[in-house]
Amino acid sequence: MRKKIAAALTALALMGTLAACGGKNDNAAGEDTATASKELVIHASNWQFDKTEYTVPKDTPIRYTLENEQGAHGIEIEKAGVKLSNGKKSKVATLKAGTYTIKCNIVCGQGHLSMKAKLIVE
Ligand SMILES: [Cu+2]
Repeated sequence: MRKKIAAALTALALMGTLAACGGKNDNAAGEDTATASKELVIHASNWQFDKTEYTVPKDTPIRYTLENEQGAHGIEIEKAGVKLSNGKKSKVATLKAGTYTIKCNIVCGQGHLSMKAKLIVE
């Protein structure tokens, strides 16, 4: 009996942890379920993103998705409210025109600080 209660408490604590990591629209896989008209998949490896520059249309809901090809990396798009790490896989955001900085937000090793790319919204 005691074991069951302990297991139930552990499960509850785990669910709480998972919920705290994701956004309100996230499914179990950490994907934002909000509707987007386009998707930008950013591939990360040690220690770079697959492109140095990404371009997306302005004022358009875009799904930003992180694919870790190698190592464990995250993404933060500065001033855009997009943070992907710790089980959060995608986020839908609508951005105004401008140039944003994409950077890794997990301390991932020797090349961490050079994991940066540009996001051009136009
Ligand atoms: Cu990093």
